[in-house]
Amino acid sequence: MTHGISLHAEPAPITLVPARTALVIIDMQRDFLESGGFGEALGNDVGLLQGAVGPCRTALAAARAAGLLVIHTREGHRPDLSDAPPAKVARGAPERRIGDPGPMGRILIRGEPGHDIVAALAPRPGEPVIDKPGKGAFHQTDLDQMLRNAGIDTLAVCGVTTEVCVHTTIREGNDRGYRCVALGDACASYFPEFHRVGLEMIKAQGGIFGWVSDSGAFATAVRSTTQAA
Ligand code: C5J
Repeated sequence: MTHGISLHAEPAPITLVPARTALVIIDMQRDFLESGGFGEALGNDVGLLQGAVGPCRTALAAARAAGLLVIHTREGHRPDLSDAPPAKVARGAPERRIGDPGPMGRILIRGEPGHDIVAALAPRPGEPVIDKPGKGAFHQTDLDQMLRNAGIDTLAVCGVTTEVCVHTTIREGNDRGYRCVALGDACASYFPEFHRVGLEMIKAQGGIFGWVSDSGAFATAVRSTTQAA
């Protein structure tokens, strides 16, 4: 039997069925969170993303304990850049673009140290890692197939950055029929104002493309399922 649990969220609480809910952690990679990677190459203060690590850990620990499907994503490209649109590669300072060498290896390239997920959120064996060339986790990946095969209808989404890859993934998921809940404190942006407004946008108009909750509420809700069992 599948039990629904109420998750405190805005604009209204949402009922989650654990067996149909996945936690999707977006791009918590060294390239975005640490010095010398892609985020810094674009002129950003990477320290601004650190605040999302603890809340992501809270959500991750609760999801693992409750047996939810946990999916990690990484943005990055093949070493030969064959999957990197020239219009994307051409952005940023000319000497530090995608594929150029940096202190954490080639910037935003699969297999390089900078492409790894930060140690605090390292995937466990068996947890799918989706390598995505774009901002959205559904674009040119097998994520949709994986979710459908697992019977998932609801995504709790966290990671970085709020207004870019988290937003794009939630919009893509919403259009594919998934109920998407952003865990606001477990997301972060290089632009605090974009983070704030990005969350507002999701839940405006009665939840135009999703819900907004937080890591603590998510952990409490999914833990209640393990306590009830
Ligand atoms: C960006 C991302 N901001 N993961 N990627 O380029 O949000």
